[in-house]
Amino acid sequence: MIPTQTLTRFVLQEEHKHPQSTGELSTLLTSIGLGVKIISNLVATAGLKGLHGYSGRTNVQGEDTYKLDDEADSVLVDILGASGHFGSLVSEERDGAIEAGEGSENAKYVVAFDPLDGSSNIGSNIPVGTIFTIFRTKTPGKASAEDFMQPGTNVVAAGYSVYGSMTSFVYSCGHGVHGFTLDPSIGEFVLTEENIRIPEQGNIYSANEGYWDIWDTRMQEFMTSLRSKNNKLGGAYTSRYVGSLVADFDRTMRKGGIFLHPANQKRERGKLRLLYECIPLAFIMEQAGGRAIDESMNVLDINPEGIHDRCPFVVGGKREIEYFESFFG
Ligand code: P6P
Repeated sequence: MIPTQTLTRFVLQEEHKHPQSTGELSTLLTSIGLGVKIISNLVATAGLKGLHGYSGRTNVQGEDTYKLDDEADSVLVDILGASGHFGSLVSEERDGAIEAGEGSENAKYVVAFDPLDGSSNIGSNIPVGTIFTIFRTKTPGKASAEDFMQPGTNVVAAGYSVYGSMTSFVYSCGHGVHGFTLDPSIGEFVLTEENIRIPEQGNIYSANEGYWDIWDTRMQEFMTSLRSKNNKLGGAYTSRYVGSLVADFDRTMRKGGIFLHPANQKRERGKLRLLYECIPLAFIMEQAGGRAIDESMNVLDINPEGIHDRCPFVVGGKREIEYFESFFG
């Protein structure tokens, strides 16, 4: 069967059709798609190549990095570098922004990414993924970390991949959320869902309840209510928590419900990173008809102050987010 629509053809058809389009965004998106295909293969064969385990390096977050974190980071930096269409890159694995080489002084876009989210789960064959955000540069000329200091309302495109039972690629350029599945027989991402929408209300909550004792009491009250058959959502929710953001987010968007990684007494600004985890997933979720807040304001309205800022993250269907806000109002 000849695939009706591949990522490359879809992006060119959807994003390159605008009169002022130069093709740079399309090239960036398809370059990220190529990087994801390569990372997918790395993840699938890591166990055979001895790529599981720690790299011996700690990242700017002070966390031990895995060999695959570094491999995935290098793939994206090399491929985006070769695209010639980015002004600067921010990676979870790198302390500072990576400036583009010669000839990219007038690039229109900057890209932030988490090259391999959830990598601590790799050895247990739990889904992991890549998350990215694309902004326009704020001013013409050589881009820098300053070009990332923009609210998520300025996002041009964002997306994520999940390396699981299949490799999926989900992205949006502000015209709906579209899902692709990697067909290994042809090495192409094939369009499998157009305009993905989150159910208005679901029945799944997703949070690490190991933090219960150090959560805000309002968070404890909300979670207690979610587990009660007498709550205002029509009954008790069930719990699902993978511990891999892309997997928990993807399930929440497709099945409905709410994912929460809020602040706690040890992490007042939460654990997840604003620029390359919360902003791209908040953009996707709003495009899918849901919402994403940091407990009090829309994630997309937050102005980053640093490229590795963290952010409390509560994301899901409108009904669940409104109910959450009734505890934090
Ligand atoms: P916790 C993985 O390390 C990660 O960054 C996300 O993928 C995941 O959602 C979160 O941390 C899990 O955090 O605190 O539940 O271990």
